[in-house]
Amino acid sequence: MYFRQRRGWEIPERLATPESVYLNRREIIRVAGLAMLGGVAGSLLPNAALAQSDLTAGLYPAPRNSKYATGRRITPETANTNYNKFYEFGTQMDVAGEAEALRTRPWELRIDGMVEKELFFSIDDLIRRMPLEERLYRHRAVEGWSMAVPWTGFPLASLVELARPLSNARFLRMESFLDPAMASGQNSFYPWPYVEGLTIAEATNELAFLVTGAYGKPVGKVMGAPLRLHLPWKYGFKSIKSIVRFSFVDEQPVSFWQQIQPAEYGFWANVNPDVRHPRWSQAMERDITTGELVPTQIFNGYGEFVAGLYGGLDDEPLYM
Ligand SMILES: Nc1nc2c(c(=O)[nH]1)N[C@H]1C(S)=C(S)[C@@H](COP(=O)(O)O)O[C@H]1N2
Ligand SMILES: [Mo]
Repeated sequence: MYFRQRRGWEIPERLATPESVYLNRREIIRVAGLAMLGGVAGSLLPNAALAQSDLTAGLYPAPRNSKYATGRRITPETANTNYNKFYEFGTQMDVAGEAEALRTRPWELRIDGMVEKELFFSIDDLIRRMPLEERLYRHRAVEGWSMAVPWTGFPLASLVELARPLSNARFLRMESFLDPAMASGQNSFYPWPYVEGLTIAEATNELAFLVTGAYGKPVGKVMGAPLRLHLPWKYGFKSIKSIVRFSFVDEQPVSFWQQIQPAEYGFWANVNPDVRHPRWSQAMERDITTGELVPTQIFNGYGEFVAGLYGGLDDEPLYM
């Protein structure tokens, strides 16, 4: 299922939006941003910028990067899509039906804050620029469940490189869409939009992965289409879904969950089986498919890649 090579010529040009919509000022700015991205054929820019449908579906499946093995059975797609967290569409675990209301095209992205120049571009322009690969990652939620997922995407480090942050930027703040008319859950009292943050060192760690696909095709809506993060060494809530904005800042961003429950969901939030959540043990995790209980590993088993990021932070609540 995963061995097919990416075929660049398969990009379905027939899906391109006709050039019938004239460019307004906002779009001109966005296209100027795209020119800065470089490497994308100029004639494609207006089409992609205004696309109503996914122009990148032909890029999947992408070649697998075999460096990242899970040692776990891959969670079947149907099990995954029946067990998710996506509060924009409700607080229950089966939100796939509700999440179908998510419109993923057109999807505009913005990079701002402490950068050389703000950038505006469409999701398809970003995906076309990045070499996609598949990675198998373990995914461990603070609530004690886990799965193993074949994600497709590109390293967050590549986006940071594109963004050209200023040298005094210390954190990356990420924000999900805000559209209460589309997302029923955004009419609740939660502090929308969903926000997460990382240090620049975390964001540029090779494991930090921006997900555009899963199971060999564009990522499903309930999994956070069209662009979500996956940080396999941290609890699931750090892996923000349906991102629209990346901001480089010098102060630690306050995340969605920190605003709601600061004592339970710290900024660092690294997986550590020895530190209890205030309300339950973190020693074990339950595979969502088999129900099997397995011991949780420090940094979810990714310590060789990330342990070095947390030296000298002994006084921080690293493992909440
Ligand atoms: N925008 C947004 N991102 C989000 C969430 C959310 O409610 N909204 N939930 C988080 C939580 S708590 C978890 S455990 C993971 C779940 O990802 P999954 O549904 O792909 O397993 O998404 C995280 N990212
Ligand atoms: Mo979670």
